[in-house]
Amino acid sequence: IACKLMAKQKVALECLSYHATAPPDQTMKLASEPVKSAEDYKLYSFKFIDFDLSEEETCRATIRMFVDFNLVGQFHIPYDVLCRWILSVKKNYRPVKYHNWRHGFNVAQTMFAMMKTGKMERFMKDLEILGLLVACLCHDLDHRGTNNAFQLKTDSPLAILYSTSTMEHHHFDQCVMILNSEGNNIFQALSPEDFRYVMNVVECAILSTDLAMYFKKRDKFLELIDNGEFDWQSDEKKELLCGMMMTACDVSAIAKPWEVQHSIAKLVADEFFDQGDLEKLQLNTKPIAMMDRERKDELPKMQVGFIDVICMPLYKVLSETFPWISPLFDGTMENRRHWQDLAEKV
Ligand code: 5BB
Ligand code: ZN
Repeated sequence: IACKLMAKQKVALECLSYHATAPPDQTMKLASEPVKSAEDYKLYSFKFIDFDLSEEETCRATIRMFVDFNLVGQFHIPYDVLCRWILSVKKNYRPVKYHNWRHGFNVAQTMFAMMKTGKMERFMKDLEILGLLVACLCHDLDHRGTNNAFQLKTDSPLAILYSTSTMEHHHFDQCVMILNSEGNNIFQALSPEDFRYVMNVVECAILSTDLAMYFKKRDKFLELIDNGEFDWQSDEKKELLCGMMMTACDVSAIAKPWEVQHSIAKLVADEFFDQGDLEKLQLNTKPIAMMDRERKDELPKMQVGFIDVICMPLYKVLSETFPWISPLFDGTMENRRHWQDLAEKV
């Protein structure tokens, strides 16, 4: 317990120096400018790309998602609080190569497209939609570009605090911290019951973005499908479905048009290589293939593995159950061809 307390203080100290909520002028500016339509931002498309959007436009597109789910009206979210909260969330992502604000934003957009274009909205309560959208935007908050294994190996205070799903617990903590900051509580008008319900959705959804959780959930999910289960209303099943949806959104870069997938894979690889360099330097150990710069030729082969083991089975079972999300499956298979071609050239 003493160690955990000390770890907690260390994490809190680190966060104090880093965390800040959005400044008033930036919030006012965002709140006073018009927001384009979801069509204008191409938010309905599974081929959505953020590359051409400015930082500010990513915030406005985020506002559009809240408005078009009717969350602002339904849950009486004050407009300035929503703007401040979005800016604060953006601010609490670090400028790492892949796990930055743009990733959180893209994951939220895929959730929007799955709900609308994928017609999954009908299986969800509005509180669940609110929770999932918040979870997507917050699910990698304060990511340092290093994974759970790295936290353990380096005895980071975070790993002492949380021995499993280390980073995911931290992302959720950061999410709560922002909501608790002055003028940032988008849940302020909710009844105590609704507040507890939505916070539980957010927590489960963020924790389910740990890859280790995904494998457990996928087996249970497959079991339900095999038993011909199509009623998703019980708490346990809903939680399972939400978890699968979070992973589907989290890895959805794999389903983007080839040029986009290719450049995002480079960002992912660069972040992994940076961790590999840190391991060589700080731990004096040889990194695994995925993080070893000297083995970057193996990237296409690894992407094929990633698709076969994680992405393809996920999108297959989801699109068999929810056919309107099949563009995610088709895009993934298309990219598999490209990566396979490249793998054979080496
Ligand atoms: C992933 C799990 N890891 C413990 C061992 C390696 N694998 S992997 O073989 O599936 C793999 C995945 C290997 C290399 C990879 O990227 C090289 C650039 C990837 C990979 N991971 N490729 C991607 O395009 C993306 Br996006 C990712 C992101 C994975 C982040 C974790 C996702 C958790 C979802 C439950
Ligand atoms: Zn993520």
